[in-house]
Amino acid sequence: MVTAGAHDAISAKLVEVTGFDAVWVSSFGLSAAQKSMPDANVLTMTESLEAAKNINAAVTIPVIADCDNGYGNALNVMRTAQEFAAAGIAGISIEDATFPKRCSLYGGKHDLVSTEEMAGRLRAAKEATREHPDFLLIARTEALIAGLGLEEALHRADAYAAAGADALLIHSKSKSAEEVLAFTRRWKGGKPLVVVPTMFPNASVEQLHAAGFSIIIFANQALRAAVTAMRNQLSKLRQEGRAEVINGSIAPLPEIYDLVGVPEMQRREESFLPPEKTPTTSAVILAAGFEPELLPLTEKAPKTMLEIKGKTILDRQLHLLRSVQVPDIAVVRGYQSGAVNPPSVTFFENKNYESTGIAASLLASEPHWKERTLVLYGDILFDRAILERLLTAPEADLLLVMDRSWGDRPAETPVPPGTELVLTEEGAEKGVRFLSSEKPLKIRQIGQKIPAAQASGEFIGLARFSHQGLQWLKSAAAAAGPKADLADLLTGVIQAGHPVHALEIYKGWLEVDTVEDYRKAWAKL
Ligand code: SPV
Ligand code: MG
Repeated sequence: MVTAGAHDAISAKLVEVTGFDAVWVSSFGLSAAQKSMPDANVLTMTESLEAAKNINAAVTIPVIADCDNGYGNALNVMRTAQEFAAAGIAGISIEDATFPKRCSLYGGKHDLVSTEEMAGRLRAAKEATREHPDFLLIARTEALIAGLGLEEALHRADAYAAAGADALLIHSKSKSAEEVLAFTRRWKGGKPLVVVPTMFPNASVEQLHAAGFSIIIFANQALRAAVTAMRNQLSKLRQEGRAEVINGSIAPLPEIYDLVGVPEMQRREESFLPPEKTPTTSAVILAAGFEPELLPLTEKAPKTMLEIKGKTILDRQLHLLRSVQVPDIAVVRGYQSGAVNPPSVTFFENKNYESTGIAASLLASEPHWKERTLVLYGDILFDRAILERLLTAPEADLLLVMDRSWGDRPAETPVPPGTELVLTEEGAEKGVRFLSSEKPLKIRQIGQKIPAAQASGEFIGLARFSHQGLQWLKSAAAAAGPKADLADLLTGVIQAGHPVHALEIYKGWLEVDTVEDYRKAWAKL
């Protein structure tokens, strides 16, 4: 069995995917990676257990945890063994160092507990894990590390095997494998042997296996590889100040996604989450037309680019749409299209804006139509609440926002050109209701032919169309001719027997059709 040390869950995952048989949860690695501290019993048992659990959850191969000296005497060892076994860890290693220990590889003094005391730790560990007969207990002797010699190592290994250890780890920091190989030649204990070839790195797996080692632990190479890679790439990144310089030398993002199980997460989302209920919604802003009424303001740019208090009408619309989570926005350009260039927007062109109506602009945006499409005239300003109501209003294939404050106008006021009046099935109900209806009202007629005094309200230039609704509009467009405006198409749809609805509002919007409107907009915003 060949294992490699891990210091966290992702390094353990890499140990698994590169083909090792088991993960070694290294105390050296955990102390360094999780706390940036020396490997000297500074991590508590529970901290090590927590790390081992995270690692165990991330891999399917067995996990062997380095439990140092078991964090105390035999009684501490009991709890350690019991907790690790209960957590589903495949095995632990307990060494005969005193508590607190220091890493075997550091220079200086290495104190060991007596053989008898260590045997007691092992018997205690076995007793504590009686209910986990497959739990692997590795007894590690530091006799060679402490300079006590081969005979002492053999004597201790024999005693630990007799105390119930399932395997013996013979640790050495000799520069050559000879020290541990000499042990194997003398070992008659019958139990499997474990080795950590850190200080004698030229010893191969084949050689160590052939000499009688059953488990070979490459304990800290993953940590050291990570440190080298992180140091190199970070210093390059710091120097150059641009991520691109290291992009080719670091794991591509999809590799990380795969390692942490994003594909599995997506499968689970599909299996267990309710399907997305809110339909996908896009928005189309119709801003192709040229209106001479606003000259000279519109000499160089269309109306939608008029600035009101430092922000164009278009920017205000984009901001509002994004604030209600409709980021998928298209703008249909025509007149002075070069002047309409906001970022993160899809553009469509109505090059024949001079000879066509608004219907042609809408049709030009067809590739942008979604399950639901909001359609906005490029010259209107409105409250966010209106947009929110439109988005949450009950299903309707063609839903126009209608302002019923129209009915408040003195009867003799002339109807501004281009006003699209709406007559609902309920009629004008002038002055009857003060609260807008939540329920969309069915529209009987739309357009300038409605006598002003009979109109239920005015279409404000904001609508919500379903895919079906847009198909009806498209069919109506074929019959309506190139100059059709939206009211013409909607009239065609109504005549074809399909429903068109109005969502009532009361004020909260304004339109910029004239220089006078423009002045009012400044005053109101
Ligand atoms: C570890 O990986 O924590 C070990 C092996 O105990 S060594 O660091 O070589 O002592
Ligand atoms: Mg260790």
